[in-house]
Amino acid sequence: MSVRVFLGLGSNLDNPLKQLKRAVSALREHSQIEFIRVSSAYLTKPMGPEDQADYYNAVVELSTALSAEALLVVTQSIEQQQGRKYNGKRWHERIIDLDILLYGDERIDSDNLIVPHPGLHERGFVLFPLYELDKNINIPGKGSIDQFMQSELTGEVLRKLDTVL
Ligand code: PH2
Ligand code: MG
Ligand code: MG
Repeated sequence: MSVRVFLGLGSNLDNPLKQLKRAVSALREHSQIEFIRVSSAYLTKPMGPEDQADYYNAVVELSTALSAEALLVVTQSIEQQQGRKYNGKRWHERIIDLDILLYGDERIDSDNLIVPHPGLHERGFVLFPLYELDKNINIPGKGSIDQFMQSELTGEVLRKLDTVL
């Protein structure tokens, strides 16, 4: 059984567009992932500490038979391959971040994974690219994406880019 999944991608270090492209390629090439499509890239204002560079964000839609936990291992290994380091600070700058936003219509709350992603419905940098891919998304436990597009959002979108990821 394959599940439709949306992943959020973000970077604000070391040539962010290149980092997003690398992550997209790794997902395209993965044998257990059927890559469906990728949104535009968006230039966004940092949510969290303001003494960091603007972010580049995008959302990928895929289909996979991997469990959510197994997919998390894949996303973490892509982060590692691209040299991500943790400095212990919350919302710190990063080379690449891959977050599981939605995993079918499942709600997951385990020690290392919460789905839907807890911040998803209040972050412009996630909602805009997600909405671009599918305007009818239902966020399990929250409701339709439409209602959140109207509300006050953090991580404001500055610009939608023409770059193809
Ligand atoms: N990710 C964060 C913290 N702040 N801000 C923007 N604009 N985009 C992000 O992807 C982002 C952020 C932690 O995951
Ligand atoms: Mg993350
Ligand atoms: Mg994140």
